[in-house]
Amino acid sequence: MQNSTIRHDWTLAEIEAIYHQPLMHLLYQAQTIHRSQFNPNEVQAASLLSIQTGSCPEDCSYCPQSVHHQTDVEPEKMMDLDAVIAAAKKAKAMGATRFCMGSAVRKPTNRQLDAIIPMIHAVKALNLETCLTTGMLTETQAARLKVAELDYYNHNLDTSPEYYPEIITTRTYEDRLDTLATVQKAGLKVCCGGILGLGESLADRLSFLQQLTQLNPHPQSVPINQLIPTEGTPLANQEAVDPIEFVRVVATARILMPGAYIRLSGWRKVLSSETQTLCFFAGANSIFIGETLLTRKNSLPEEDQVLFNKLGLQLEMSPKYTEDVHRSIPTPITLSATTVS
Ligand code: DTB
Ligand code: SF4
Repeated sequence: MQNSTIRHDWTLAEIEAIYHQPLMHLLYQAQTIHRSQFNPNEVQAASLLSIQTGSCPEDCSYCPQSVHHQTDVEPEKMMDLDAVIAAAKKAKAMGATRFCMGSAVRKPTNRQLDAIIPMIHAVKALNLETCLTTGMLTETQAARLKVAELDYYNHNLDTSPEYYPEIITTRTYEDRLDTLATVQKAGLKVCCGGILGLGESLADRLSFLQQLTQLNPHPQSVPINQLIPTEGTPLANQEAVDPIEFVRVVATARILMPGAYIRLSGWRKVLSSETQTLCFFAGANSIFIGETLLTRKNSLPEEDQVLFNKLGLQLEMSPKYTEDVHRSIPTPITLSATTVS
């Protein structure tokens, strides 16, 4: 097998060709690349905590925390440090190695960051990786987070640039890319993914994946969410994503971004055990564990345990430190229907 390198110049035609292969070819390719970079029997576990909930001025159509939608979410002010530490200890006891804190704002004030930074210190002191999501950042704020030794900043692109204005009107795709650039420039690792099931087309999904590959370095962490249709939001009645389409997106993401942790994120609980299994084979290697995500329910820990036992999968004990330099990436042999007898 030849070796290839990490690429940031994938064309849509190339991405389409990868996505549309017969599924067995696609899975084989994705798994081949996956095992060149990671232990295929290990899955990273992250845990989420909403440290400040609701009343967000942004109008993201999928989000229960937007002030523009009437949902069951009760706004809550910033959590106390002690409560955050207690949640992080619980997550660690369950096997999480990364603790992700979310605060529902368009952009944080410096006072909000003053409250968040001790949380980062405290979570790191438990020997957990830290991730924060709190909207747009200035360069100074990103630099402060770097000094605080935050590991990851989460900022999702959600969907394609073409479809984005259908989903959010209070900010632009450019705003997102600008914050991602600010975060990367500050030297923080990036967690950046999106949501399937917003009503987007296949072309949008592929264009979204292309956008992720254009980030340089690639995001080290890529959450792939399925929409959680929530009453009171404009997307309350969206249908679930076809499971095989979901698996194809995961496999394509793995092929395009060999070194990234790809996380089955929001609404994993609606994926059957079999679909999750295919996703793991396709290169997904991270999940959220614990009963709640930010405001919605997650898969039950005991169900996750049963599935992991059946599959012989284990939670990853310590993170692989991803850089934009990898072990050599095999270029999978091109399989055509006629070469396989
Ligand atoms: C991401 O891509 N998924 C997470 C995290 N980034 C912040 C959130 C998933 C669930 C959100 C729905 C909720 O629980 O309110
Ligand atoms: Fe929800 Fe975040 Fe959008 Fe605010 S910015 S509405 S918290 S997804």
